Amino acid sequence: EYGIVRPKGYTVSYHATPEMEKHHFGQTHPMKPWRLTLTKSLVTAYGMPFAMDNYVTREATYEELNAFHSSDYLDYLSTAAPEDQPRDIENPDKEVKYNLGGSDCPLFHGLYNYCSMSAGCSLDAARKISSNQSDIAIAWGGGLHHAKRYEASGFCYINDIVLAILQLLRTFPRVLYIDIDVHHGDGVEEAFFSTDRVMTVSFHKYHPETFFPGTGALEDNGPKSENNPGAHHAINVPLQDGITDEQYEALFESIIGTINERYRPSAIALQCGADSLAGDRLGRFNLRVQGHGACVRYCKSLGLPMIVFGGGGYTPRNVARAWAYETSIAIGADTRIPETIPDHAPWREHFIHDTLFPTLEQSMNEPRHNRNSDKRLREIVAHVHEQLRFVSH
Ligand code: ZL4
Ligand code: CA
Ligand code: ZN
Repeated sequence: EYGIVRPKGYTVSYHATPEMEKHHFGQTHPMKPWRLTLTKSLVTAYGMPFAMDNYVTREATYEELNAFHSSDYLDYLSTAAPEDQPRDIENPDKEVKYNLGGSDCPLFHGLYNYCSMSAGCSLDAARKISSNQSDIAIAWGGGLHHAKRYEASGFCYINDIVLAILQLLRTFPRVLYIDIDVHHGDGVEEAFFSTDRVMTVSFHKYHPETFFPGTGALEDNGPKSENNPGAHHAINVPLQDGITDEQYEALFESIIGTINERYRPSAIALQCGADSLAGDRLGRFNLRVQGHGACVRYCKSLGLPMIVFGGGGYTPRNVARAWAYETSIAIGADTRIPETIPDHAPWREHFIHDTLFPTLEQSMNEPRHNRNSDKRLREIVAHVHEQLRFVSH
């Protein structure tokens, strides 16, 4: 309908399951798995499935999850029921095991299935990349970067990204992990802290006292000992409220471009958390859908096999816009899809403004004050370039 055809010379796969989207963290919890349904409906309304290999994903097995997570944690995660939720009033002293059951990581009905579907989606994507059957694999149901080996954290229970990267490491010597979620990708950084086979780069809002998780300072670049292969292989780009598309794109291209030259990754794992968009319920940046998508376009231009994951994103209509636009970038149809959201899109009424690219004014009542000076951003780039002098492959 919009002339969307399969890209010539490469394959894009889309990994999802409608089952995942039916789960609820709770009435007022910011994480809404339903945003995946909204994304898929927009992707479909634009006719994009014709240009991709579409896979209905499965649940990851216990053994697959066990490749990163401890058995103790998985056993509790698979058996804990919503009734095990500590209740503040009735049970003030009840301990929260593995950080499960608090307000960030509630125990909800079907939790274990939800987690294993998210991991299954990312693992399927990784296998398509490893086996060279896809050049870009899309896993919007993954991207849960805070989960630890033995602990849930920040809405994340199973670290599907770590599992997918472990799969990539079976075939690729070096993987570059890039994280544009507004939060620090602490779980992935920690998992690959002591190896030079994965370089992690996170762009995030950094304000330790007030913004989760409080880690990811500019100076945190992995182990301090030069004898540890992981030294200099963690890159952190701490940012403040209100960063704009222009600043973010320049920063992103300078940093990722230099990393690509120095580190020479053989594959890319890109976490596309959409909470870095303007008007996000939890985020604080002024990025538009175009600026967020420019990061995906730049990574694609490097010509490496790539998995793109979802992640955060708490204003569902904007999450759907960004991930649909980024799907169109993956298949090379971004210049062909109309900016106006198709009339026949289901849930059309959710897109208050009928454009794929709302202005800052349409995204929020008042755009945030930009607290990132160009001088500070230049210092950040200089520091990162300095780190990369120690890296060569
Ligand atoms: C909520 O309204 O900063 C959870 C979480 C539940 C429903 C009603 C309960 C009200 C905002 C957040 C009490 C909520 C108190 N409900 C939450 C230190 C905190 C302790 C928990 O995008 N309170 C913790 C986690 C972050 C904290 C961000 C981002 C994930 C990702 C990848 C994770 N946790 C303070 C907050 C609400 C809630 C409203 C909330 N939680 C906002 N920020 C956090 O990087 C997917
Ligand atoms: Ca990030
Ligand atoms: Zn986030």
